[in-house]
Amino acid sequence: MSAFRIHSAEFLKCCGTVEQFPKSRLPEIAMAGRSNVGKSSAINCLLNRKGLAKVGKVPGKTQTINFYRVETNQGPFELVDLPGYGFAKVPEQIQKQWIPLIEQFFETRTMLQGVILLVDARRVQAQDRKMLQWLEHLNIPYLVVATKADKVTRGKRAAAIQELRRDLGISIDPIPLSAHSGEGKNLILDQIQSLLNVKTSYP
Ligand SMILES: Nc1nc2c(ncn2[C@@H]2O[C@H](COP(=O)(O)OP(=O)(O)O)[C@@H](O)[C@H]2O)c(=O)[nH]1
Ligand SMILES: [Mg+2]
Repeated sequence: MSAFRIHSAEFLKCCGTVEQFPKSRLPEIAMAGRSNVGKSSAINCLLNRKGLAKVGKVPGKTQTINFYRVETNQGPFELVDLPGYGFAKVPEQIQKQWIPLIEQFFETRTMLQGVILLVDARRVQAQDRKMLQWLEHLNIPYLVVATKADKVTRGKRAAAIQELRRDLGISIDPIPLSAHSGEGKNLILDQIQSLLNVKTSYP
């Protein structure tokens, strides 16, 4: 059992521009990853809330950042759902909004304690490596989570994790998560707790 316990969670705000961002009052953890990688499912799984983040939603007319407020046994924090990247069906105009919006997020969130980078347990793509390099360049603490772990059979699990690690060029094993079975959930919550406790002053 994880010592870090989620009490409740609520949707705070959906923001399409930097002006709409809420004030940076609480420590924040952001979730990044490709569209369809399982970000919304991971949020619902980690927060024990089935319908809090909309699953399988095709990106709309605008790219938005969703803020959630989470109460825990160790105080409140904000979990932030960043817009997914690499969605082929999104018009170029909207894809172009992605970089400036994320850039502004990283530039202005003084309470950001870390980013959870979600990658598909079965494959890493060039854009995932770019995102990781961006986080490293900005010196933002991060954690890599391998989603849809249930799609990799048990026997192939260790090899898949090693391959992700090699493809991403990271020294720590990504944590496998199945939002469907809950596998990996407590490990990730422990890591979130650590990120929150380090008290990073960023940027
Ligand atoms: N098998 C499996 N499917 C998943 C998992 N997490 C998400 N999915 C599916 O992947 C699709 C995209 O999920 P979603 O959470 O909306 O991804 P997002 O675009 O990154 O927010 C949906 O059809 C989910 O049901 C998982 O852990 N296992
Ligand atoms: Mg989503």
